[in-house]
Amino acid sequence: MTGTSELSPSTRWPSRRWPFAASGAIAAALLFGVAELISVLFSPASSPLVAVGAAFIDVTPAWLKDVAIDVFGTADKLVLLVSMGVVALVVAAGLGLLARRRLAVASALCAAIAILLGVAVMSRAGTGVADLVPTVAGGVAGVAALNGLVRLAHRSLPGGDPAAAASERPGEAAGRSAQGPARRTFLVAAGLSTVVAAAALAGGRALSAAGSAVEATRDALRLPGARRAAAALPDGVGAPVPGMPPFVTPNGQFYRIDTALSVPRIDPTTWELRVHGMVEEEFTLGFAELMEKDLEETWLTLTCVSNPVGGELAGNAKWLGYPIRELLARARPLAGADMVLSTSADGFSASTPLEVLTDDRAALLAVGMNGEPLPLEHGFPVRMVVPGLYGYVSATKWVVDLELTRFADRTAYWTQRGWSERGPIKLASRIDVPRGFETVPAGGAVLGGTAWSQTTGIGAVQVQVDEGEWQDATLAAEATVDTWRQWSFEWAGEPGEHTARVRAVNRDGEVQTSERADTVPNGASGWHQVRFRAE
Ligand SMILES: Nc1nc2c(c(=O)[nH]1)N[C@H]1C(S)=C(S)[C@@H](COP(=O)(O)O)O[C@H]1N2
Ligand SMILES: [Mo]
Repeated sequence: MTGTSELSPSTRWPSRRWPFAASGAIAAALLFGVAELISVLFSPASSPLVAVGAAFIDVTPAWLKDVAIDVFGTADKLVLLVSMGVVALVVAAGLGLLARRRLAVASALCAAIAILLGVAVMSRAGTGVADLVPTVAGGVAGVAALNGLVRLAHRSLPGGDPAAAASERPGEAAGRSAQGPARRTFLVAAGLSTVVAAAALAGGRALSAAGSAVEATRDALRLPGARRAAAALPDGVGAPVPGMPPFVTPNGQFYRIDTALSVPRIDPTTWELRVHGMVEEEFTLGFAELMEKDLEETWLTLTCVSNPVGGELAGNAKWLGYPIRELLARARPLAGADMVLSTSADGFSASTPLEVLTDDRAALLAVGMNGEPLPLEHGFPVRMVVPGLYGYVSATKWVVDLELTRFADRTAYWTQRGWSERGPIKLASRIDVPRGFETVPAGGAVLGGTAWSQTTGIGAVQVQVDEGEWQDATLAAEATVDTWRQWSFEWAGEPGEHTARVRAVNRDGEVQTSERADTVPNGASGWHQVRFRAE
């Protein structure tokens, strides 16, 4: 190409190539920017930028890491990000040049890069399919920007480009008069895209930095000791059956249920709980004040109303907190109040009967879980836990408001959506070992499982294999009536297919009902059964 037209006065591009290189670079910036901003709604690990950086750190040999830290000190992460950015821009500019003649190929390569970024995200610990959303959205934005800008770049060039000329009307491609405005259009589109990309990138980083500041505050927080410590766990709370879940659920394994698309990040220094409504004394409580109170520790098994028969939406932990009873005593509820409506920072609410919060059970305004500050996903800095009630009517995480009111006057979040206004936990039991369709040794197998009846305690667990007699299982030691209880059952059966069923009896003598109920509106019921093979 002899570029007479490039020398013509109406052409102000320094070279016919640079609008394409710029298009590629801008498309890449948009890809990462859009992904970064959207990742704020998911987990920090869902950011392709973070994932690639982390993957890069993982594959860096130790000696190079040491050199980097020696040379750049604590700025090593920044240097890494900047160098990654430079490499990405160079690659992307190359892609833009390719797109000048082969737009489809360049788009496919851009999509392939997005897929690789997705693989990097999925390779990070704890990411799920949902964490791909930011990368997919970024990839779509990147390919769209590449296509849009490259087309505008063609139009802005005198004589068009051979590749583009075919798709344009002859007069337009040749017409000089169209190029002034076309160049402006390209510049405006490129400029706007750059601004959007930069703002998304900066905004995303700033928002996740704000999040990590709360994480750092949490990590640095030292909880005070409990004035009333939880009873030590007796020996033998775990049934001696291989494959049983741990009696104390580690925080990282604790089931998580909430309506929060992004985990609320609340700075404890600005956290406040407002106690108001039908009370003689309204007040607000700050975090520092809460930490100075006489805190109690208690073992408690939380359960979700959405837990199906045999399901795993239950977890057992040691909670540290202030009795809600004491807060209410200070507020002095007015006669007629029968409910406490608790509301979270993100707008969830739960209706808890007042009498449950004022009797002698350990209903806590909790700050600690298994000896640590609450994890962010479990309500940091403060949540409620109430023995005997499903989480949706009691266990408000990120709680900021307690209103004394009446069931007749207010309805909570899930009640507005068809669930019962009250949710006492139903007596339940499940088989954990064997899992469905597992094989056990014929003639000498041990079954195991878990049962709960918070506030009452488990009195017995019975097992039936096939159509045989109901037989008592061996109960593991009881921690408290508020915790689940494990059981085991020795079984010597014939080879073949079998079905085991379980039911619990609580300390009041109530036998778990065989009647099947769905989780809506107030919790599943029915006996859990497991089909397995003996060999
Ligand atoms: N803010 C807030 N708190 C909430 C919820 C919620 O959606 N938002 N879900 C509740 C439900 S349904 C349950 S079962 C428990 C679960 O607590 P966990 O996630 O710590 O296990 O939290 C409760 N507290
Ligand atoms: Mo729940």
